[in-house]
Amino acid sequence: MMLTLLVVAALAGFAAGTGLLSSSSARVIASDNSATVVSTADMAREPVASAVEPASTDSAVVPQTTSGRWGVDRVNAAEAIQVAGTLSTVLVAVIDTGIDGSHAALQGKVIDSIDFTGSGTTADENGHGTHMAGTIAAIAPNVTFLNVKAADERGRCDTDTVATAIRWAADNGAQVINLSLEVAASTDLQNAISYAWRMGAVIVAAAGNSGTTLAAYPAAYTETIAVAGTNQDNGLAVLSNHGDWVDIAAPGQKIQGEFPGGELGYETGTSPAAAHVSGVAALLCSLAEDGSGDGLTNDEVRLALETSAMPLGASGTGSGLVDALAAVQALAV
Ligand SMILES: [Ca+2]
Repeated sequence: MMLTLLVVAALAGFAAGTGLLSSSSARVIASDNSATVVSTADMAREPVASAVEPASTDSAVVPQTTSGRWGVDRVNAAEAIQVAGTLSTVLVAVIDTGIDGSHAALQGKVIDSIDFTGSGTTADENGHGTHMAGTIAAIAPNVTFLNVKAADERGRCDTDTVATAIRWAADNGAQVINLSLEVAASTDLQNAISYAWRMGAVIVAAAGNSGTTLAAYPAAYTETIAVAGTNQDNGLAVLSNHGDWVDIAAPGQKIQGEFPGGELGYETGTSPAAAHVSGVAALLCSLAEDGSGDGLTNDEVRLALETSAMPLGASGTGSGLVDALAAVQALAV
């Protein structure tokens, strides 16, 4: 089945279909420190979003942080790295629209690429996947990437392709698998998630942007860490799904990250929220030791993530806001 891009369109009160779980709401030119917003670029690139998202959302105030990335600051990434010391390389699979590995922030980090969409290219023709990789790398400088293209230029993806991509990622040594997407559930997809977990991967997925408590997949499978999105006030991000099936939360509103062509821009949704958790997971993977005796460390990483998170007032956000520093400290105990 072919599913369509799911966009955040809070002001319009409308969400459309499933697929990738964020919307580009504004872009800035990387070399421009004054952060000139050019909203028309995304309007052209993501027609579904442009149809329902008023241009006024593009002019939302961007929080002032030293890096421009309020989410990276919020999860205490820099403090975690300082405490962690030397970090070994961790391989992260980004199952998405592709990754532009030529972006200055990602150069040398994409070590293998594959296209499962039939597009004939592993290039990121949408921008979503590059943005996810950018956030992960901004949190975890120790990452390398598997560019696993499973969604097309419009962000559409289907269950069978995603299941195939998950198995490929696991077989190719992914220690973290980022799934900033939602597709229809299937036994095959569930089996692929279970397989990746048994292979030792930490599996992180967006909780979905329907603004409901209905379970989204693959996020809601047992072995997957389901991530809700938060805003700058630590409340629920616009249209973030939530519920007792959600495991953790992370910044997911007005998130700055990389886009193809050397650009930076913003995404909102549970997609960038998942990317934050994948970044923190990648830090932990370089530090974790197998305390449970199963020969793997994905169980220790997940436990540290979820037990160290900061509980939130917003209901249905699982253990709460991911905290890289607290998680690193939890691993060390
Ligand atoms: Ca273990």
